[in-house]
Amino acid sequence: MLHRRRFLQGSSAAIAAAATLRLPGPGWAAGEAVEKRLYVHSEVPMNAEPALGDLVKSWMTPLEHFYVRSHAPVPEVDETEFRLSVEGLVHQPLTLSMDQLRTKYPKQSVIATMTCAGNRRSEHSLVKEVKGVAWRAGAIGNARWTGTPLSAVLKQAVIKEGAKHVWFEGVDRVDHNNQVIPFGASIPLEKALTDTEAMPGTLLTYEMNDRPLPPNHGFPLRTVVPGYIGARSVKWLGRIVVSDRPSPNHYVATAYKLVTEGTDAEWAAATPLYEYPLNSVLCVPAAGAELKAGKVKVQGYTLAPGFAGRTVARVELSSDGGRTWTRARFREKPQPFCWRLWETEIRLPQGQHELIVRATDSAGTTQPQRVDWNLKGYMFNAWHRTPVTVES
Ligand SMILES: Nc1nc2c(c(=O)[nH]1)N[C@H]1C(S)=C(S)[C@@H](COP(=O)(O)O)O[C@H]1N2
Ligand SMILES: [Mo]
Repeated sequence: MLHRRRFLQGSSAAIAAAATLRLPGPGWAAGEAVEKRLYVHSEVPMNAEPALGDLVKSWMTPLEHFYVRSHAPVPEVDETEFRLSVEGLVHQPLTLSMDQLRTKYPKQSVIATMTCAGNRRSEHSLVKEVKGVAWRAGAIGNARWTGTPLSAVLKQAVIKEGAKHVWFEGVDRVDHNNQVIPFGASIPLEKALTDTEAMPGTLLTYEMNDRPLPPNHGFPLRTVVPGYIGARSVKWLGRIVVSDRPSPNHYVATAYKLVTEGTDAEWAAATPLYEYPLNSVLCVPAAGAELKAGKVKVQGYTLAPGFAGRTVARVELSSDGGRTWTRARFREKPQPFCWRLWETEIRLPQGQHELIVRATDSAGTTQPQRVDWNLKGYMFNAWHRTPVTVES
């Protein structure tokens, strides 16, 4: 407990000293820039997340507070020369310019939450050390994504019999084990082709929050796969391959799996992660906050697991170690594959407290008190705990 408290206090201090990043980009007016106010884990490649208090200011996350997770420097792409290739098990391979993507296919928008499988990894490290970016709970954001439905492009390419997976490959260059590889992902063909109200489909996205996709978020084109971990939403997308198997890319074949030892056999046997898990996080007050006794306003976010039709049924708070719980109110109605913000007030007497939050989804599943440790620290969704001090 003491260890946890010290750790969390340290992290809130660091967020207060957050750096300001600039995001000029092609497609933006000359001199225009968006300032990103994030806590920076690393500048190149950029890995940065917002302070939790900023994150719950609005249901739609502005670019300013949208986390960035990259494995390599932002590739420089000339939009006019850029081409997306569609190949593999298709009768009609395609090479598409941004202009063709914008004008020859339907333009569609979806609001969806993006979250990193490594969100909350730093809490995993409290159990046992985990390597990787030490994400707090800010590797999540909700945005409006606009682009070309993947299903429309695949339809034009005419899928061949035996196709089961769709691979995505970025044009970025990641240093991995003394090799340079692109970041890659793949999704089951069924997910790639579904597109209904309850299950918005995968988008080849060129706009984020009604502005051209900024360089850090994948300019000029990225996939957005509602319901799946962020790693399946490939930025700087250059190639789509239709195949009978999942992508052999490192980020599908090895990373983004739940293992404990990391032996070759274990990696090979584990299945790739796709849907993100049920989660909830308390964002206000900040960890380590010093509060006045009496009514305290509490706010946070919750996310239903990324399966079609699943919603969050309730969010509950405890200030007595989980013996008694009170329900929080949702700030808006549920929407498929979108987070929900919640709030409540609780009365706290003078002293040291630990606020605990947990969510239960529409299938009756509640977040676990503890989660099993895994080597890469993915999918952390144990009860979220926030230590605070109440003065007289
Ligand atoms: N090409 C490429 N795509 C990528 C990545 C990357 O490093 N390279 N990171 C992935 C991961 S792990 C996440 S969580 C999301 C983050 O998207 P964002 O930076 O727009 O928030 O992008 C994904 N797509
Ligand atoms: Mo991620």
